[in-house]
Amino acid sequence: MSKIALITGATSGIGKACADLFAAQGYDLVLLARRAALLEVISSALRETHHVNVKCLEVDVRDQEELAYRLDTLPAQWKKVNVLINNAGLSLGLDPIDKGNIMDWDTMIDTNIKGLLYVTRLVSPWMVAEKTGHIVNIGSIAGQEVYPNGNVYCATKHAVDALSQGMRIDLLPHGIRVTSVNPGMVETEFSMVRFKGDEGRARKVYDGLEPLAANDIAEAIWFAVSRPAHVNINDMLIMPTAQATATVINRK
Ligand code: NDP
Ligand code: 8X3
Repeated sequence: MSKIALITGATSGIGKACADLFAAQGYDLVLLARRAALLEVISSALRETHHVNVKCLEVDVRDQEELAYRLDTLPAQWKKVNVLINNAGLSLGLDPIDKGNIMDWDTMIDTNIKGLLYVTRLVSPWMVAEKTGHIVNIGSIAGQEVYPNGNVYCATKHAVDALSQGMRIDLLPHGIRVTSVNPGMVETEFSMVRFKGDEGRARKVYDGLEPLAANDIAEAIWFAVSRPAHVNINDMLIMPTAQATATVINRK
């Protein structure tokens, strides 16, 4: 029987790259995101290319009730999740604290912290019952440092770091591995989302340097997941070679 990976935020960037890579490794997939049409296109391509089973869950991780319904009603064989990749997340805006948009703050907190918790609360008992599993939380360099105007996004990723540590402690008796993967700049839809479709501003983020690609992160995740069962990679901090810290960047 194939192993199963449940990936949140699978329609773009790091989540989509993980879906590709895990399918290539023979995993069946539960793919979760809000954009239904995109989920269908991605899952059809994966089924065709890799001959794996893929279940799509069009759901917003902020919607605790809908999430619970969709996950609880999965057929029993789909609940044998071996790997949960808590990846869905976003940044909105880059403003000083006194000028921040409160709706954007709520969206980041609700998605990056509460959404990750809701999914984990639903899936981790399945892993506990099986006495095995691996949870990979996508944090960020923003969860290790705070940079100007990063305030709330950085706070959400610091929370993810704390939650990874907490999960590792609480799930230790059940043999469940927990890995925190913390990337620097990765070129995905992330900056377009942060700057609300302002292409000029989004492109400028990656001006004069080679950022990470989503697949670089997927490969690191695969490395952690594919270690022998007695090995847990606690944390990974992965940066473009041209980026030393959140703000120290070597642009040509
Ligand atoms: P993308 O914007 O390319 O992908 C984000 C994914 O999250 C999309 O599939 C989106 O799908 C999904 N998503 C967003 N909100 C929700 C929601 N409420 N419910 C369900 N799914 C949601 O960004 P990345 O791939 O770059 O980001 C993935 C993760 O990596 C995030 O947690 C981000 O914070 C983190 N990260 C990114 C870095 C970067 O530089 N790009 C660096 C460090 C960390 P849909 O819109 O279909 O719902
Ligand atoms: C995304 C990386 O530096 O934009 O988490 O916060 S950064």
